[in-house]
Amino acid sequence: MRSFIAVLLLGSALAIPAMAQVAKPTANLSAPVKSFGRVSYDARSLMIDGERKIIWGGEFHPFRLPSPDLWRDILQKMKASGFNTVALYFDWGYHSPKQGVYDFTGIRDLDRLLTMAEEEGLYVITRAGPYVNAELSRGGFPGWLVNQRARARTDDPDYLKAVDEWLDQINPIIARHQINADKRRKGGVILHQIENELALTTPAQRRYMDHLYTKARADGITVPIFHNDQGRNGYWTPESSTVDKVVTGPNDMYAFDGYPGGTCTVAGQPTRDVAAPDWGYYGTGGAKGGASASPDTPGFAAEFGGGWFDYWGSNGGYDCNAIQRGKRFQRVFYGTNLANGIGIQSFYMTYGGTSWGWLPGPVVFTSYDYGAAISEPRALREKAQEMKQLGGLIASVPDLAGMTPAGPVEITSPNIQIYHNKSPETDARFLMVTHKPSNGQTNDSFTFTADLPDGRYTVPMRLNGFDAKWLVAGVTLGGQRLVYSTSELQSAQRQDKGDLMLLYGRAGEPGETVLRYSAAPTVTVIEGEATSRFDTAKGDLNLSYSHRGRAIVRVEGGGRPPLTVILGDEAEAVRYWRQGDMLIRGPELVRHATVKDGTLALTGDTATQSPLEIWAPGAIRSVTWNGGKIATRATPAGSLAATQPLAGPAAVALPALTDWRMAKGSPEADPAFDDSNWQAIDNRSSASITARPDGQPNMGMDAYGFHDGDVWYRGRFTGTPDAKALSLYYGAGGSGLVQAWIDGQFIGEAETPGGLPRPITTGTARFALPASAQSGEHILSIMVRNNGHNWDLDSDDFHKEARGLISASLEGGPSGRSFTVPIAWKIQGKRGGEMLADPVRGPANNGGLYGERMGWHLPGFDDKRWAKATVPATQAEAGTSWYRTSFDLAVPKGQDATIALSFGDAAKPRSPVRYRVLMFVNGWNMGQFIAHVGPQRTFPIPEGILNHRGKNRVALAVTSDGQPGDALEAVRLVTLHSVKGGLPVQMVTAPNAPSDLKE
Ligand code: IPT
Repeated sequence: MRSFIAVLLLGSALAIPAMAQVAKPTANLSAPVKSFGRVSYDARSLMIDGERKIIWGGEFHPFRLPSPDLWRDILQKMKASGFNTVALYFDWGYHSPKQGVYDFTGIRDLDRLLTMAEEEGLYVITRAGPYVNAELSRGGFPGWLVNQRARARTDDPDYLKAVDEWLDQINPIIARHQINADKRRKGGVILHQIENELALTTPAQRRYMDHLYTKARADGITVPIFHNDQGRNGYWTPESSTVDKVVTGPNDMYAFDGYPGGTCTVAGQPTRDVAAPDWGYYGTGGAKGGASASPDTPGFAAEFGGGWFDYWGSNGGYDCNAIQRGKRFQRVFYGTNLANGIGIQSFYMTYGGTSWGWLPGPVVFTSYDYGAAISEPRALREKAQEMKQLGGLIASVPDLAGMTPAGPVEITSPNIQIYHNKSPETDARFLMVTHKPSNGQTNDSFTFTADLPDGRYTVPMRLNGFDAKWLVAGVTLGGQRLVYSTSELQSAQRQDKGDLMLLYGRAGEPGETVLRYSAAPTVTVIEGEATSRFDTAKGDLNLSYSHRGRAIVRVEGGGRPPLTVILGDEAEAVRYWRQGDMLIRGPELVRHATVKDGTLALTGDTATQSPLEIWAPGAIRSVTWNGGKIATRATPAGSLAATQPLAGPAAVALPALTDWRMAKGSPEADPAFDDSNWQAIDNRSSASITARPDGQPNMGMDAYGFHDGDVWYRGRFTGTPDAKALSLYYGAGGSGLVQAWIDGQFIGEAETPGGLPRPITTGTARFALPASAQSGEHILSIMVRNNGHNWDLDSDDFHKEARGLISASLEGGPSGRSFTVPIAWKIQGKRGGEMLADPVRGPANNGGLYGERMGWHLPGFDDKRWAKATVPATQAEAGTSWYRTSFDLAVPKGQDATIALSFGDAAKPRSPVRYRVLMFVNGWNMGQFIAHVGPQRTFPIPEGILNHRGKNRVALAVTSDGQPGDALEAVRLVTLHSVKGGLPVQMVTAPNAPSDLKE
């Protein structure tokens, strides 16, 4: 001990004294409380039933997980990982294939989702568009809106009429699920967002915002309403705001989004070149950079980086994104936010999921994993464990809500800063210890000296590398008084008449926890090592220890109820799950802990054989795990330990994919193909922002009712001596494709580039024509793959950029100039166009490939007349070929797994060969693999789409240029996540056979 103090003294003698963060609060701390039913706020925090709350939220998109039973899995994982709130975007286009047509059933049943959130005790933030962005095609606008001339996101009456259709549907669903709808409700909607990142702030936008606000209120939404500002610009701050007005709106609260913290470099390595911004109490400047962009309302980050999306052609950035905005980043950045008074934070994404079918916007590929806390295959990443620790602190210390700056503390190292806040009500303290600047990565030993509620203390600390520590001091926890601790608190719970605390620190670092007593208590070290010292003058019990595995200390007497302190290193502490007044150690996940008639029923997952240890109130007489009885014994540590470990999952046996059958899928290229029922390209008007050359008809696919996926054109012309080449101008999104044939002969393909910084979404292609084109009658066949409509982030109608062909001309002649010959075009896209043939799978499932129009993608399609085929294939014809097979799965009952389809060499982001695949699993379009672009080659298929206990059918639409080797590589099933546990999942029912499709 003496040498430890000597080191500290030496440290302080050498170090230059530094100051803590000094606050420059411009928040209007005397702003009145505003109430909206059970929800209210002042400048310091949100309140539920008058109680201040930190809102600790995570973003989840139901449309990116088309298996409703698994929504609950995500919600339970979030709740167990310490989130108290889920933020939900809704995708207007997902529910509306055609103007006036809406669907809220099956995978679109938002009523069911919101009920689940309530049942799981989560608060909900609804973000219902109309525009959401979210890397969705059209930013969530429906396909049909692309045909509307009215400028979107303005008060144009046509646009408002369209918007009201959606709001008429969605607002009442949200209204029913508000926390205000029932005073006993434990979860439900607490905040509602009416527009997203509307950065154009003209009077037309203001009137639009007014309209959205009034409409939400008229539709029964009673909770506070906000807009999400694209960065902390001060756009759409509440009208009532007293100072720092930049652009005001009708909104009750101001919220913004932020994605600071650097990027993953090209090499896939996280960068730490940005410090956490002070976007609140500790900031400087005016409204734009200032301490509060909205002084009367509480700090609110409606989106804060919980990862980042990935691009076509990258080297695969999700693992890097998971680290970049992962463990440590969360502590440093989310902690800086919290210290700055941003008590409402939601992390985008917390579960990213899958942009299946034609959901993705041009900037992203199928996986929307996002490097989020919960991975696309639904596994908890390491960063989820850190979130559990931070969320556990927030749940254990209600005093953290509504804190204000408490003044500087003295620090012996210039490399360190400490944000020091206090609760005006209880004087409890939050000390956020981080580097100065916060992205510093030095290893530092230092002390800080502060006037804390229980006295002036000099506290020894360490901070090694990029990190932060969230300390609390002077806080009453149940029957105990925590003077301070250099360990972080993960949980404090009342159990019967005693208290239980879980504190943790970095492995090998010393820790010290000081508790206050009126007389010397009895201290028993039950497990591990810790020493104690009692200071009679102050009444301080000082526990000192090293964080290594775990130590358990029991403190009795001293004028307080008995206390059990669990002291762990991080690896130990992340094994604990806080469920109500219970603490459970061991399994991969504890979903629920409910007590009925003396039986504690636990549900959860194990990834391996796991111990189980429970701290629970004494009334528990028996324990079950996932319904099975567990024998336990009482331990000296006051816990119940299972006498046998919980079993882990059995291996999931996956069949090889064999018995393939194949059919050619581009009959449209054949001159003899019958296109008599196709629509003729005519001179119908266009709402597109894309100008087309004079004299060309409107060929854009949207005007003909085809908004997503592939579209075919057939054009007849009379040859001329100048017809040397065909020139096409087309719109195809990111990594889109055009393929062309003349008289059945393939003349080439072209692609739009994906990638950074933005994909190029339209292109021109020039294909040489054979000499035969110089006379006689000819037929052109063109296929365009639309990889998504643009976003409308800048409210410039960019989502109306044309898709499909924009113009076509022939080139040649003496000067090689291009010229227009009359070409009589016809167009065919998705079967039924806006009148969906398959409303269950919905607007994003299908485009207009021949096989899709015929229902070849459906499980019940009879392929027995197709030719047998071998996969990997060595040769493909130009155009699309369909491959089908079936396989049986027998995932053991009571096991949860995520099984994926994987193409080619899993170790490489790109194949050396060129081709692309649309993969249909049991009829569902679960994504697109582009072999030569990448990076994604493994595609998770959620259970419910995949039948884990029965037959499955896969149909692959493989599109190739027909060059040697440009053909389907090996296809296999792989397991990405496997646990014992999980939730029961029903298959999503959908049309089975072509005869089930609507005409
Ligand atoms: C912000 C959007 O609000 C959200 O919808 C999503 O697109 C997210 O970014 C990125 O994944 S846009 C902001 C970063 C300019």
